[in-house]
Amino acid sequence: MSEHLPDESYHVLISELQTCKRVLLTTHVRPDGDALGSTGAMVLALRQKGIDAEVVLLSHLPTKYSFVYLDNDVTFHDAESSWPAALESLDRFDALLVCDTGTWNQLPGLKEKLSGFTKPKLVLDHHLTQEDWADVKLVETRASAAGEIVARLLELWNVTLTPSIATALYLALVSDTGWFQYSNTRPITLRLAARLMEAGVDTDTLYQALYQNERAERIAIQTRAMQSLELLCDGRLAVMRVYKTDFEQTGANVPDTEGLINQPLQIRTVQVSILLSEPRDFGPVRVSLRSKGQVDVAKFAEQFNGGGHARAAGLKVDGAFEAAHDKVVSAMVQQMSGPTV
Ligand SMILES: [Mn+2]
Repeated sequence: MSEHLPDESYHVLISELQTCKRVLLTTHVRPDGDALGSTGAMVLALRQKGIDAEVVLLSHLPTKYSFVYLDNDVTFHDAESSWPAALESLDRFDALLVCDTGTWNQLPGLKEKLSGFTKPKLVLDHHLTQEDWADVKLVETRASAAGEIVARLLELWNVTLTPSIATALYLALVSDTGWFQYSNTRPITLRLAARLMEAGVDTDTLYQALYQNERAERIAIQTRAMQSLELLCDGRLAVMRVYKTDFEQTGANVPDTEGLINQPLQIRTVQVSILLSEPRDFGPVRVSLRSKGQVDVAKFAEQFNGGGHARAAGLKVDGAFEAAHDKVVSAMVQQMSGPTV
């Protein structure tokens, strides 16, 4: 069985990029290591090919992963608070390349800004949930990370794996595989990791930067969330809550809750973990879902207009926290009590 899409699918995207002088890249809101690693590696690869690239980020650049942009002088624009003046006109760009998502709801505000943009819209992604608006889509749902797809693209485009590109791609892989622990880790993922190490990734420094580099505030809010843990459905469903007051009293920020959703999966009986977060300022209640495989949480999330992967998904619910909690948790309890589980 082939481990990648046919080379032709890659060459379609390569041909599009090759005709460009300057590309605008973006990725999903609240970018993770895969989002920043895959876009960072693409910017460096385009640079190697003599193509300029700029990134528009829909959230602030997270400190933890900022090195991948800052160490490589990646030109990026922060659009979290307001649309950057430098992007008022998009005429200088010959294409838009979206990495690590294929849906507008992960790109809030962007659709409107692109209403007059007539150049090709390109998507490189590994998520199951997709839409139909891109001119070229390179979507491999088997890929552990968008970075895995980028790595294959660079291989077929004869891009030299510099230590910087290798590090960006390694960041992408380890972020989405939990340092090669999750079920999306394939033999090809590990072979790629080996090639990246040979190309000069300092894995020890990267590990410390990612996993031994937390703010105390993060541990404080994670402790509170863990104390809210409830087990339902005979211990098969874990539910945690993070309240606005938890943020206020611990001094933690939203990114400090990243990874927390996985903690209840340590419990033997738990099949599904749900984390509900009350917005710090305003907006919908955010719900993260993880599964050990018995329940397809992407399918579950779709009934609330969310999406993601079978084992990792998310959704948003407008309205008050308790109402949102009851709506989502009772739907999951009902599904997990049904005959199909
Ligand atoms: Mn990803």
